[in-house]
Amino acid sequence: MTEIDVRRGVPAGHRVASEWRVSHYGPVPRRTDPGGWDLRISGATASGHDHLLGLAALEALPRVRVHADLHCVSGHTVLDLCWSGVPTAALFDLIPPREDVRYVMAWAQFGYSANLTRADFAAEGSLLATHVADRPLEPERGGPLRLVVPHLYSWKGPKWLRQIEYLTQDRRGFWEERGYHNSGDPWTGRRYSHQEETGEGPPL
Ligand SMILES: Nc1nc2c(c(=O)[nH]1)N[C@H]1C(S)=C(S)[C@@H](COP(=O)(O)O)O[C@H]1N2
Ligand SMILES: [Mo]
Repeated sequence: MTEIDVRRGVPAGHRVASEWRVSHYGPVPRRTDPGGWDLRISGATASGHDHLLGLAALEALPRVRVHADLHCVSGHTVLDLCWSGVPTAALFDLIPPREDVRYVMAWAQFGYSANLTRADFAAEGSLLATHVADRPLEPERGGPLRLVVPHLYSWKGPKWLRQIEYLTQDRRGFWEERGYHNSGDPWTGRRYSHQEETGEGPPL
């Protein structure tokens, strides 16, 4: 399996968490029947239609193990997590976006969402994670599937991922609509939408 290390340390103003607490908004979906679960790839696909991937189809894709830190916008960083799963670039290979796709919306069960640029989504280190520390993700960690984009704030990685929507124009996701910076970059020190420059996000 490909192994990559994208750890970059602690962003300015962050404290290192002594333990990895569970945090998210809303309820944890019940453990899913693997047969009834799928990931929908929708929007501006090259084929012009939606694709559904079951867990077995996902398991057949190339895999990667990613060593990364997790940065929460509330100011804590969890060091040294080891995720494994499918590199997002492999999803693009399997189900290509149209050439004019510039963004994706990652949707979770229950409507949580996060928008990403195409480049951030497909960056080295970004993955559709099924495991952490070589164990299947527990439901409260986002199992069976969680998007992880380690170079951005962790809100950009929905737990309980169910849909990837290919977009030609940017739209704000759940937190991006509620006052958080559209880019979600922990390395700039900018957290809020009022700190966006013109053009960094769609109008609020
Ligand atoms: N579906 C969903 N995914 C989510 C969230 C959420 O509220 N709903 N919160 C995000 C935020 S803000 C953080 S910091 C991480 C927390 O993940 P952890 O509980 O594994 O530390 O999950 C992210 N993914
Ligand atoms: Mo967070």
